[in-house]
Amino acid sequence: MTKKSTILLVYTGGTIGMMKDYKTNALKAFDFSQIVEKIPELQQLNCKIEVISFEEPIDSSDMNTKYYIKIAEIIEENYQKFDGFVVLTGSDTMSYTSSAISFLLENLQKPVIFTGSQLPIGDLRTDAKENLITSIEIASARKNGLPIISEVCLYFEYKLYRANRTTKINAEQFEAFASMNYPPLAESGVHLQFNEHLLEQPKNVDKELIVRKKLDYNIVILKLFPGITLNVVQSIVAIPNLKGIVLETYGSGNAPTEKQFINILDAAIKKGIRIVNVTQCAGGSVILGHYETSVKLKEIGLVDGKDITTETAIAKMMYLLGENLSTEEFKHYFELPLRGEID
Ligand code: ASN
Repeated sequence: MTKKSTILLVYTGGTIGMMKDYKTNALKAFDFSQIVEKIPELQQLNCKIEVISFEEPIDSSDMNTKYYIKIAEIIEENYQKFDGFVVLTGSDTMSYTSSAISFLLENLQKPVIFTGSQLPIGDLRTDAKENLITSIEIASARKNGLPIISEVCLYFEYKLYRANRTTKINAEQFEAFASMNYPPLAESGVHLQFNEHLLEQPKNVDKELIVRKKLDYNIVILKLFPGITLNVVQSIVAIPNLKGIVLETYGSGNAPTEKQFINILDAAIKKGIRIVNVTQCAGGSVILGHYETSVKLKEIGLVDGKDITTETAIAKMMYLLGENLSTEEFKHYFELPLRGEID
């Protein structure tokens, strides 16, 4: 008989573990530590499940870098004891959180699967059970004695994605996430089908897990729109202690060519603010210099975000700023795929 996998469920909050407060009619978090008893189906899985729950579960709108580190530390402390990890968070900011965790965990050799649901687990039509059960199955899946997955993923509505490729696209449908620039790593139908050629291969197998805990969150997202004033752009770059800007440009990385606009960005970069160019399109990539409208951005030294999502650009920026890199090093590492987040 094969040895039972051991899986750690980390419950942080979100709709999956919420119940209706019948006085206010609003959804609020409940004690999740009893989950294994409450869902008898979990006992049919060939694995041993333990639960660690946030003392005060949160709606994912309250997620922040302090909680990112808490999740990473829970995984670090339990890394040797468990074969895989399933992290339950609210779906609203799950792409941000799971992306950040993918950078915090270096040399990861085990599966870390984020999931949640659109309806609470106690609801009759809930999507929570399928999401949870399949995530646990994925976290315990092995081939030739090794975990099939050794990266941070997000599972939702029959699809497993690389976490740092995802975006929440729907607040209503069960299919709440999309990964526009990278295909699903697995699909759950009659069989659980892994697309093995798309998986991150474990690197540095002889090295131990390193957990990066220094994140710099003095950053901002600046989304361009036709008519944005110089005053707005100037005010953003003048924010005290600002270290980085994720600049959401048009199409393949294009922005106004107005001289004063470029001068404001140029001065900010010279002051040491790191500016990353990401596209505000859901899919596709920045190609700096492809159009005349991005030539100047390239010249003044914007970092090329390539096909990164905004959520992941934020996570990667927090992580790399925390590493105290020079301007050149920051640009170099940002433009390099570190966890399969860009092509
Ligand atoms: N508001 C919830 C959260 O993100 C939404 C959900 O989990 N579906 O915590």
